[in-house]
Amino acid sequence: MPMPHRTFAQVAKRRLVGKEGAERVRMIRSLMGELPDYKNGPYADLRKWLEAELERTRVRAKVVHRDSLAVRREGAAQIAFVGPPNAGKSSLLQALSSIQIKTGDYAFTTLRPVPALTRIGGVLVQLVEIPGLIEGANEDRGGGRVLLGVLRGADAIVFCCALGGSFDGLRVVRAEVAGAGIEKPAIVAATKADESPEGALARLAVAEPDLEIVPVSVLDDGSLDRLRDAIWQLTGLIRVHPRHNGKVDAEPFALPLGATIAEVADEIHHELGAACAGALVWGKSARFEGQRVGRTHVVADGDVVEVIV
Ligand SMILES: Nc1nc2c(ncn2[C@@H]2O[C@H](COP(=O)(O)OP(=O)(O)OP(=O)(O)O)[C@@H](O)[C@H]2O)c(=O)[nH]1
Ligand SMILES: [Mg+2]
Repeated sequence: MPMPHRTFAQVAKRRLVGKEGAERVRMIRSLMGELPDYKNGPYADLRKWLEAELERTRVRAKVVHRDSLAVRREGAAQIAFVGPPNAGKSSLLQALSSIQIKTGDYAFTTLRPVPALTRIGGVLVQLVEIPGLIEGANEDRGGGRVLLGVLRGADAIVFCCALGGSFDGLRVVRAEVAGAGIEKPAIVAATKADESPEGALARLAVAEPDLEIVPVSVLDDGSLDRLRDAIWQLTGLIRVHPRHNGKVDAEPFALPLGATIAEVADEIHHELGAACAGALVWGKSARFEGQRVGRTHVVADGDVVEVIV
């Protein structure tokens, strides 16, 4: 005697609650196994419903899979590296951080967004290579929509373009990014500067007049430091070193530009934020070393701050 069809529907729904993916598929299959095999009537309707549920579960599983391209944010800011294939994005990420990432002398070496953490002036910043943005990305060519979605979540963009070849690839990528309505603080990293033909940098400056251009080579540490500095400027953050009892913390806090002493204190500890009466300040925002300032004093990048309660 089969279970009444109304009871079966209720039981089935209850058993599927909270199940996704393979587990849900298994449960749906087992429920289908319990259904009497009528061609018509309420049991046949239940079977159709379960079949549709199976299909929906599979589609959702694929979507979840695609979403897993998303990058979990870490650090004080997230900086996206985009550019035509073979521009040297992975090589830069590797040179700026300690990750091992596949690089290659061919297009599309990197197939999905790759995050890398780096320290800039003591603050952790997340760099993300966004590979394979090609013409038509906005129409989802090359899975472009998901990639543009990752880019949308970033705080700033480093457009990468090799000095050796034509700059058309960069133009295409910038057009796709603009076409997606993505506007972020950005610079151009002019890569492979060690192989740059005569006058290439000047030509790139003419081709991309609206962005700061930072020439860089993974073989030149000085150029990598200059790129780090430019990336830090892009974050719009400042570093503040807390000082207690005459000792300066090696690890700075990252704060938004324009942050006040009260906000610095709050960042160190909420209670300190409330109790703070002012601070002693060393650095660019101070008129002299160890200047006594109030809660509303605006700090500058690199300042040392000792909060006073
Ligand atoms: N001479 C020189 N070669 C470089 C430099 N940076 C990267 N390359 C070379 O350029 C090629 C491409 O580098 P990748 O870092 O894989 O480039 P990518 O932009 O990540 O490429 P895809 O992931 O395929 O889009 C590799 O052969 C690198 O060795 C550089 O500063 N100087
Ligand atoms: Mg790559």
